[in-house]
Amino acid sequence: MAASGRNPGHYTYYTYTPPPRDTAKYWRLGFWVVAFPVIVGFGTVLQAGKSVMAYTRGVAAALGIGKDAQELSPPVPAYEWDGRREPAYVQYLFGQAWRDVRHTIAVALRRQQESFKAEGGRVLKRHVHPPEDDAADKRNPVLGVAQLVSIGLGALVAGLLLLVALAAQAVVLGLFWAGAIAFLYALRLADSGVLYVRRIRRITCPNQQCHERVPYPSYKCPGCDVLHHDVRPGKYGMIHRTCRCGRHMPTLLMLGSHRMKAVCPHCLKELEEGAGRTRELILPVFGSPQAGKTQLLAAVALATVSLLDRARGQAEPVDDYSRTWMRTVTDLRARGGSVTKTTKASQHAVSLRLSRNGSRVVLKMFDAAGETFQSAEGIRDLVYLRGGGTLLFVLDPLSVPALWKGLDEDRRSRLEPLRAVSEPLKVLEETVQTLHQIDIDTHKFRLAVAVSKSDLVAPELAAAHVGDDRSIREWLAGPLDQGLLVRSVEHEFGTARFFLTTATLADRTVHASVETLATWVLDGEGMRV
Ligand SMILES: Nc1nc2c(ncn2[C@@H]2O[C@H](COP(=O)(O)OP(=O)(O)OP(=O)(O)O)[C@@H](O)[C@H]2O)c(=O)[nH]1
Ligand SMILES: [Mg+2]
Ligand SMILES: [Zn+2]
Ligand SMILES: [Zn+2]
Repeated sequence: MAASGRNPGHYTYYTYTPPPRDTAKYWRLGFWVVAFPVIVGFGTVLQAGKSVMAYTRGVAAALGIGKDAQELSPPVPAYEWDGRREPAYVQYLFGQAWRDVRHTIAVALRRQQESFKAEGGRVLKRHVHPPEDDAADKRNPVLGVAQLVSIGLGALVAGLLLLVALAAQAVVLGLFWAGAIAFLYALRLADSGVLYVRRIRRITCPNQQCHERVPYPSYKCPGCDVLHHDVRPGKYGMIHRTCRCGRHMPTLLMLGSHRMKAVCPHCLKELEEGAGRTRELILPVFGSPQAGKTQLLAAVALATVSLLDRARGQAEPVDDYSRTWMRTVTDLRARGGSVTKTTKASQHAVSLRLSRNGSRVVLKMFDAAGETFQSAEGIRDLVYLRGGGTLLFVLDPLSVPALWKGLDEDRRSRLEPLRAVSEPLKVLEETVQTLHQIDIDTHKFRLAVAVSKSDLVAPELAAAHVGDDRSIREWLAGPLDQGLLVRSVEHEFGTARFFLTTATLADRTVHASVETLATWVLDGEGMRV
């Protein structure tokens, strides 16, 4: 209430007018109090929706869908088997699926973050600090704060939703994965079951310097010839795998893997055609040099072919080596020749696939030079002996001193070049002892003792009435003074049988004695002819 200073005594009165009451302000306050949570509520839902959408677009992009796809390409397979990785694509569930999940999350989160920043920036610009020269200032701090709160809450809600979604994704994937593992083992079990029922145990590598017994072949890709170490169901595929060249390969014998080129995982050389599909009959031979081993094996092979022929079965060589060998032997017979001395080098097996009445077996014959059996080291190197089977001991009667001494001068000089070098007992002892040393139970072998060259000692055999197993044992233990040998055979081997054999290749048919031996050998693996 101020008086005018210019005119004292004269008072001018002003009436007091209180400032007008700003009721609108309270209305506004009231409005915001009610509107704020509503805006925040709607905003949160909206932002959460946007967040989820941004995430979904991220997922799509990560999976290669949409115009800005960021698909993760599968890792390139190893160039070749490196002792750990196969040259094949890893099956989706065993690698790519998990990488995809991680990649999807990363891309989607990035998208969500970007959208979060963009939204926040937009609100700040509009309501909190607009650019200086903004003509239309639509600033509304309350609205701005409400929107920022909704963005924050929206992200939180979206985050929770996504956590649930992720957990669900992981569970589904995990279930698939567990299912795949179960399927994998079921497949392997079924395959092993089939092999077990067919009594297929191991594959004896026929290649020189190897002869290792392997449980399953490695295979070469039919497309690019690259080696796959283990094609069985696993991380590279359940029923087939994809080679780095793109070619599909079956994973199991029962799915047709035997049609691919089988390779020995040990020496990486080729195995016989259809390896691992048929039971094996391993027939290793031993005896002193010149005893008649190679010639007897040739005769056994020819006898086997004719026995199966007569029984309406089949006998066929299963690899190039065996095919060539059979041709040579057949030629020898046609020309009436005899085999050459076996070299000391490790020999390739001769394999014949025999089939008759639905029963099948691969006969694998392993020859070695007689010198091999004169030392423990030589015998130890014959890896195929570790597998059991039927052993063929070739005993040259001419090398038995008692018999040799009884021959007249004339026969001795005639037979001298054909006579085996060392005494049979020595070879038998050396072989049995070495097998024991390397912890091989000789009882798991069947033993066939072939008293070879029976045509050359026919007079002696006739005089002593020698023919069957029992009479051969008696003849050897009695007049031939080989009691130790006979007893050793009976003591060391579960099943043993003695045969007289004439393995001359001059005749058009194999001698009946060799057919008797072959029949007994084949019977050991259930191949009745
Ligand atoms: N008459 C006759 N000669 C045989 C018989 N078996 C083998 N021979 C001969 O005996 C000699 C030796 O035969 P091989 O089969 O080469 O003897 P091996 O035991 O393989 O000898 P190495 O390879 O040195 O270990 C050859 O001249 C054969 O022709 C047979 O049953 N009758
Ligand atoms: Mg030989
Ligand atoms: Zn390939
Ligand atoms: Zn091998």
